[in-house]
Amino acid sequence: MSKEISISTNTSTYKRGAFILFEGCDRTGKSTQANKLFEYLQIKGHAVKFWKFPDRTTPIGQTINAYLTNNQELDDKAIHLLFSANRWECMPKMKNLLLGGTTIIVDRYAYSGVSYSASKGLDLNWCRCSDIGLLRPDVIIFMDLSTEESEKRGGFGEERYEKKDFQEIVRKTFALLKEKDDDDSLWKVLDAKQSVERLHEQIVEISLDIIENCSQLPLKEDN
Ligand code: Z5A
Ligand code: MG
Repeated sequence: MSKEISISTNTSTYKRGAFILFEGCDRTGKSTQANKLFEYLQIKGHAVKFWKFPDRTTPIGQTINAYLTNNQELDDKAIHLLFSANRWECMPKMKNLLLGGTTIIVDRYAYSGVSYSASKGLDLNWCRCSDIGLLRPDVIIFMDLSTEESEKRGGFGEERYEKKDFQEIVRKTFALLKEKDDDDSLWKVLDAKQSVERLHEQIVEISLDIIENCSQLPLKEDN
């Protein structure tokens, strides 16, 4: 479900930025593709900013980092709420950028938040509550990859959630979130096993289309 936020301008020439989100399980190539898209749009002269969640630079983000790197233990519900608070602290800035015409490319967001926490056994609806009212993306580019494939990629296994059995559950929980979404056309599921270049071509096409089509539409909030 989503609610529209009115934009305080009536000019027909007004164009807002697009909120382009990358989601998926570990090592599916989200950051690789988000960075490539960012560079592409910058070179083409678009106003664009890159965001990554968790944002480990803020005080909340530093606690999240300590948790993910196994240097701090926290109750499952407490860490869930910190991930959510980490998004809330960025909302005013993200909203201003979008309304000011800048496209934002976001690497993980509330869908990761709900999927990872619910996969630990927390109630899915409880997990969604703390993210109600956050800005809704204009598109979710979901990088889909089997756990067997993601395991083969560099770095898998260094952080708390990077375990094969857990990742299988997370993948299923993401699929459930897509299924439950009132507007599942928001989700563009890509086969992340393809080459970096082939994926980039598809992502550019999706993104240019979204940038064009959402420019006159109001921003939306999740509810
Ligand atoms: N988390 C949470 O619990 N709650 C929340 O609310 C949020 C997050 C927001 C940290 O995330 C953890 O936080 C994460 C979810 C949880 N769980 N874990 N663990 P993170 O985003 O900081 O994690 P990361 O370190 O960036 O890893 P990643 O996101 O899982 O990886 P990725 O961005 O999807 O993949 P990549 O870095 O682009 O690529 C991985 C490797 O694959 C690299 O060697 C690439 O060169 C290679 N690669 C990329 N694309 C390809 C293709 N197409 N073919 C072959 N190889 C490729
Ligand atoms: Mg990443």
